[in-house]
Amino acid sequence: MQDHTVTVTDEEITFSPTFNVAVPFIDRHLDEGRTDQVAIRTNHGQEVTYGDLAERVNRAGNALLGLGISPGERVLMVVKDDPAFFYLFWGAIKAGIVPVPLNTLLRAADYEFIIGDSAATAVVWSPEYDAEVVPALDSLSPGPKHRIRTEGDGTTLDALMADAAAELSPAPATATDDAFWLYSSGSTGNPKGAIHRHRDMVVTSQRYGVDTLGATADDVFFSAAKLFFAYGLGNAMTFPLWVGGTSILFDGRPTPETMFDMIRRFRPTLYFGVPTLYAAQLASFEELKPDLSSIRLCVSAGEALPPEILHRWKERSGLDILDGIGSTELLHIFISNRPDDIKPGASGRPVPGYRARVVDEDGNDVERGAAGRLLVQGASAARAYWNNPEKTARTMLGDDWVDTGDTYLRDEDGYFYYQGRSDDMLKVGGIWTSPFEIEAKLMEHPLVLEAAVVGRRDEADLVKPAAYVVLTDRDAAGDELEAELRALCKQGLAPYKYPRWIEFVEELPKTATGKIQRFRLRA
Ligand code: 3UK
Repeated sequence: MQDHTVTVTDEEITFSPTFNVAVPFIDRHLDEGRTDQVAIRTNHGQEVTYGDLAERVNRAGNALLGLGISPGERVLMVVKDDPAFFYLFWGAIKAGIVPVPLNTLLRAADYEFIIGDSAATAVVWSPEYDAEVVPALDSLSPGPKHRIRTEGDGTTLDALMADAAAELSPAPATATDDAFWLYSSGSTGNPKGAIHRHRDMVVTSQRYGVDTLGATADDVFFSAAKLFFAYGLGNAMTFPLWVGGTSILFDGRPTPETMFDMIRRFRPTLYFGVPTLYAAQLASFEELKPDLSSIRLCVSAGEALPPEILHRWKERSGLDILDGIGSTELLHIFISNRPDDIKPGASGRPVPGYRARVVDEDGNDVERGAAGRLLVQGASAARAYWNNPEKTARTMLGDDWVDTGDTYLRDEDGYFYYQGRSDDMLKVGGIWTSPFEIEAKLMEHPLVLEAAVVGRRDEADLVKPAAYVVLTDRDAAGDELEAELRALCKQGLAPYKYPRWIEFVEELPKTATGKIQRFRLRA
């Protein structure tokens, strides 16, 4: 087998013994005649061809090597959605250096922790994030050896690349060598660095991007989720580069206005969002009258997609939303609906190449229809968490099996239904109850935009569901609506599940990636 190549069959993906993943994702396109084709377009009107991309990746890799950074060392990236993200990420991998993209919305204390935890040799950041990154760097002594802005003041990636050679041979890696890390922040505790290998992006791009979404070189990918998030990294970088398509990058804040505007200007064929954003886009649909005619399919992940959002979106836009569950540890989506098989309220069935089990506390498979912990196996699973043997042992179970920490139910037909994070589940009257099921019921009411349910203790010190509700029309709040919502839940759910308290709020607490922080509502 030729070096740096992949063979794909329905059963398995095999890699040449020498395999650096930058070659099939970046250099391959030059041999396949895509040199002058556009790989990236930005909201600032910038266009990068596959030829430009390959050259700039080489320059970025050489820039890092030129600083004396050695293979295996970490380069932290606090970089906005911009072509420079691609150059740095792939340049590092091609040079055998480990890029670690970080959430750009973190605070100085978080960066300080991660810089220390990763023992990074260099930090590269977009000047937009000076206010949080510079104090983090200053508070560490000795701190990382190299501080580099992508552009602007001081040492910059731009300037280093301009002085670097345009040719670079790929570091001689194998498919199971470490390639990059992603930090996962659970709802509690410090973030953990999930170590991903050269093979992992091939597996997600082929099994989800191609086999599930049907992505081809004709697709134009636009992701509201940013590149630093494993979801966005796949949507807007690895999938388009795997098939030779085009990625649209937006370096601002995703809002209904900015997303609809980008879609109108750049006419993507695939659009990737999170449930909260779809809900917000629906709330302003009438007012903004978006043109979505270029899109063939919308995708949702990050949180379960309430069926009501799916129905309302289809009604307004005529488009389907494909819900699927992914994680930082598995790198991308591993259980998904399929374009020709969408079950509202379900996450779908395992993506080709992945296996899933639902187990009880002792690790035994539960019966069909019963809830349990979701375990997943796939060849894109992270090898380990950096510097954290206890969490690794609890999560990475061996043979590429991962404990997702989610509670799921599998029905008779093999479809998987999300019940909540295992630590968000509430016991009501001794019975495990999914907050998500109650939230979905509340959202059936036309005035409900979003809902979050947590457990709260009543006068008798028993845990009962409490609901926080965001309305489409805030003036509708009141006793009357509260009674209607309670009636809706009593009618449609097991009797003990109706929310005993309903609070109308302006918004729900969410993470940077759009997940409701139920632990904050509990506090
Ligand atoms: C939850 C979902 C129900 C679930 C991600 C797509 O979200 C991603 O990764 P994270 O590491 O979080 C993982 C956790 O998020 N979740 C994600 N998607 C769904 N729950 N339905 C869904 N559709 O608790 C999971 O364990 O931030 C999503 C692709 C790559 C990703 N990393």
